[in-house]
Amino acid sequence: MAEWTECMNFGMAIAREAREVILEAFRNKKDVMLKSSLADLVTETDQRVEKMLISSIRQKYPTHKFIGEESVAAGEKLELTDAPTWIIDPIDGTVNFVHRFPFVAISIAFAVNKQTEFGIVYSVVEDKMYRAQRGRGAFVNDVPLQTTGQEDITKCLVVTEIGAERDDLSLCTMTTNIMNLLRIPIQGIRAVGTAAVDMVFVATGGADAYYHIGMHCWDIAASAIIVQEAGGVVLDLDGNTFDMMSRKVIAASSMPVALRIAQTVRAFPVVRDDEDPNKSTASNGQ
Ligand code: LIP
Repeated sequence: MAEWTECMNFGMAIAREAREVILEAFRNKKDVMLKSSLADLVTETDQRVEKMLISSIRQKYPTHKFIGEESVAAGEKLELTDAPTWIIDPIDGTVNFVHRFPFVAISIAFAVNKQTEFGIVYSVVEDKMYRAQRGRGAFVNDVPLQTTGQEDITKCLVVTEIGAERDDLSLCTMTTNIMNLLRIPIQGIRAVGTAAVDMVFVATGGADAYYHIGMHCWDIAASAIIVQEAGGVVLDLDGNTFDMMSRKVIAASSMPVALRIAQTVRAFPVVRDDEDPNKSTASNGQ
């Protein structure tokens, strides 16, 4: 819809403005606060950038809703309704940001009737603007993106993440997954430290697949549509339909590769993004 194109262009413009704030802070020492674990970090810049983005969007589109990583961390309810909703991660890769490891991204997805209409992933240090609008292809800095189309798992370079979990079950599951994929064998495994950028590597053809357990909807909602529009496949970790709230995902250059990863990897228990963590028991995935 042309209306959503205008929203997407606006999203890219405000992401470019936010880049200056992130880059300035990137070069300097930061005050770091903890969230769910000793490896789940937040800085004043994450909070500031999210506020900047949301207040700019709210001014232009006062009826739109938001799901923002730092707003949810501050206690706001995470709810995806049918209303036009912006799903925002102001700095994806906060651990990278704190350490000055040069992969940090602003991730912005936009959903209407719970369907993603566009996604923007701005890798700010590299100055690479990835974007895709439903049915209109995927691009990086206006250059079209295409996945490799690779169907043979033994020829694949696979990206994943070791997230913020540090309990034995999660660590054991993540390392066993890596071991089982390497045993197939795949050609290599990589982790960049930002789910959004990891996943767009599949769209660029730089990687053939990506899987992750434990990330949140704001980390991958934008990248998912970018991968799909570049010709890739996005599934839940068990091989079923992609569900951005499940905190489990596979993105791949082809269905055979996605399904082979689904057969090989297992999930550790996670609480869905749309569930109240105080009421639910974490799902075991598969
Ligand atoms: C982080 C991701 C990282 C992943 C973590 C976390 P943040 O997001 O992008 O790659 O492993 O689970 O979700 O906290 O930097 O926005």
